[in-house]
Amino acid sequence: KQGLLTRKVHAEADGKKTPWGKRGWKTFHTVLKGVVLYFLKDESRPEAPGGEEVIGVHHALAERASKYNKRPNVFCLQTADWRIFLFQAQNAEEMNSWISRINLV
Ligand code: I3P
Repeated sequence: KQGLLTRKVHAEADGKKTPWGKRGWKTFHTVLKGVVLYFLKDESRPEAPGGEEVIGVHHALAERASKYNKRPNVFCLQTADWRIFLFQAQNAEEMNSWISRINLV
């Protein structure tokens, strides 16, 4: 699966709150391949992931961020090492599709 996602890093590994200055939202062309989410700045090279980082989603949990009301269509991803990300999808259907695909990994 792939598409545009806007990402905010809410907590670092072990659940520590991400420091001020690193909590902003950034949009990436995002690809879920196997157990890995790739964040690409250049959509034209989806087979050569050159994003600034990847997130492993094995044993991760995705769910709608029902308490986050500042933006619509936001879901929360908690990784196995207790990092927490918020992702804004382009619409509700895309949000639900990402959630179910991530949770199937
Ligand atoms: C963050 C940025 C985020 C904001 C976050 C700020 O600043 O303004 O948009 O989250 O608030 O810390 P910076 O880019 O300097 O890291 P929201 O959009 O969710 O308000 P937060 O610290 O309350 O999460």
